[in-house]
Amino acid sequence: MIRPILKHGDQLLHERAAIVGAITPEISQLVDDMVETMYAAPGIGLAAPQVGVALRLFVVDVSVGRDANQLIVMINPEFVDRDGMQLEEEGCLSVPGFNATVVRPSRVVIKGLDRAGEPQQREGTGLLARAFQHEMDHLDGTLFVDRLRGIKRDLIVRKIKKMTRAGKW
Ligand code: GNR
Ligand code: NI
Repeated sequence: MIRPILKHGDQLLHERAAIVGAITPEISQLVDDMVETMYAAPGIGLAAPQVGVALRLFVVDVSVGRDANQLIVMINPEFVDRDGMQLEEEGCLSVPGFNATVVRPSRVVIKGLDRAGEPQQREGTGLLARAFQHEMDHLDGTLFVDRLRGIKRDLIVRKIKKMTRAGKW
């Protein structure tokens, strides 16, 4: 089932998510729904808080479903390593219509559990590294706009507030 995606301003997106205690049938259903919602959007990643569930899990597929091998489900993820630097355009399904250049490490290693509850470790470079970090940020209540400096961030936030007032957000 496709779940609605929350947008910037919804309090749940701005809060730290909790550890997943056990992979219950509800969590398995959530994972299935997140994958379906990500592909339908379409997006290269989706974190549980974006569908209104304040838990530490995300899905990523930089092929957006073109290559089944590229789907990654990460439960209770943690950074193992981060290095380098990349400057690229970034967007977010919870901040539709906006994008901005965000500085990120160019390589990350993340460990966590897969959808079966087995430990896994994944390395990402380039876009995959960016997606991992973007989703990790969601689990801590951080959106890409929060990583922008002063005026650029203020401009986006002001436009969102204006659209919210107009009932267009
Ligand atoms: O679909 C998405 N594209 C994207 C592009 C550059 C950097 C990060 C992303 S993640 C985003 C989907 C999303 O909002 N995930 O939380
Ligand atoms: Ni996002």
